[in-house]
Amino acid sequence: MTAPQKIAGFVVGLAVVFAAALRIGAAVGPDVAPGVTTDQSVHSEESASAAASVLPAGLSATEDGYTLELASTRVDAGKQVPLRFRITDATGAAVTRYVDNHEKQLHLIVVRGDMAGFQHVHPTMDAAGTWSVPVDLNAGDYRVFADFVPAGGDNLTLGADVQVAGRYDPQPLPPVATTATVDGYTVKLAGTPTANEPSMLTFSVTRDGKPVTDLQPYLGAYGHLVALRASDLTYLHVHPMGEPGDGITPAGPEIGFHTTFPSDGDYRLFLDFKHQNVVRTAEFTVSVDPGPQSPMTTESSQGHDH
Ligand SMILES: [Cu+2]
Repeated sequence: MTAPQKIAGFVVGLAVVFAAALRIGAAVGPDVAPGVTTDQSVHSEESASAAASVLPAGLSATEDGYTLELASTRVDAGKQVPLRFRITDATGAAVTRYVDNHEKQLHLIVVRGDMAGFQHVHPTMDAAGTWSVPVDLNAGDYRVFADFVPAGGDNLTLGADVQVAGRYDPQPLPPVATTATVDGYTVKLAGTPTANEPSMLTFSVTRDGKPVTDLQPYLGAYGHLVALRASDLTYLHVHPMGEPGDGITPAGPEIGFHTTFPSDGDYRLFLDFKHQNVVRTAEFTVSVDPGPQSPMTTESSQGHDH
C-alpha cells in the first residue's frame, strides 16, 4: 500500500480513538512527559487501552469542532510556495484568537509522505484569520500539521494533505541509525524507544568532535522533537526535560526527552536545535520496541517476522 492509501484508511479508523487521546495532550504542560502526569480519568471510556494513554495526533483535519482548511489541496512544486489555510471553528468561522504555545500562536510542520522535506515553520495570520507561510515543495504527497491552542480551547494538532504536482519518486525510509549529521554537526541518539511506556531519549550534539555546550533556546527550549510514525504519519511533538534558565538544564551537549510511542514500528524523528543563531534539524529513523502492553508482545515471540 502506498502511504496515501494507508493514511486514508487510518484516518477513518483511528480518528475516533485518537479523539480522546488528543484531549489528553491538551492537559500536558510543555515540559512534562506525555502520558505520565495527565488526568487518567479523561480517557476512562477507552477502557484503559494502551493506545489511548499516549498522544497520537495529526491524522485528522477536524477535531474538537476545529478544522484545518487548506486554501488549496493541490499546488505546484517550487521554492517558497505560499501555503495558505484557515482554522475554522464549529460554526465554520475562521479562528482569529490563539493562545501562545512555545512562543508562537501556531506551529506548522510540513513533510512529504516519504518523510523527505521536513519543515517546521511559523505562519503569519491576517485579520480575517487566514494563515500563510512560504514553504519548499517537491512533487509528491505532503502532510501539513497545524499545532496550536485556540483561545478557550485545548491544544490540537490537525493534519491535512497537499498534493504537489509533478513526477514523484518516493524514497525509502532511511535505515535505522543512532547518529545523524547536519551542517557539520553530529547528533547521537541514546535510549531504547519502547511502545506504550515513557521512553527516555537523549540526543548529544557535537561539532568537529567537540561537545556543543552553548546551544541557544529555540522557542523556549533547547530542542524540539517531532516524531512521525512511518506507517501513517501519526504525529508526536515532544519538548525536552528542563528549560533554559531553570538553573539546572545545561545548554548541551545533551538534550533529554521523555516520550511515549503509541505503538512499535518505525518512526522518523526530527530534532530542531539552535546554535550560533541557526536552527538545524537532525533526522533519525528509529525502530520502536513493542512495549509491555503492546498486543504484539503476548504471542508473537516466534512469529514476529510474519
Ligand atoms: Cu514551531
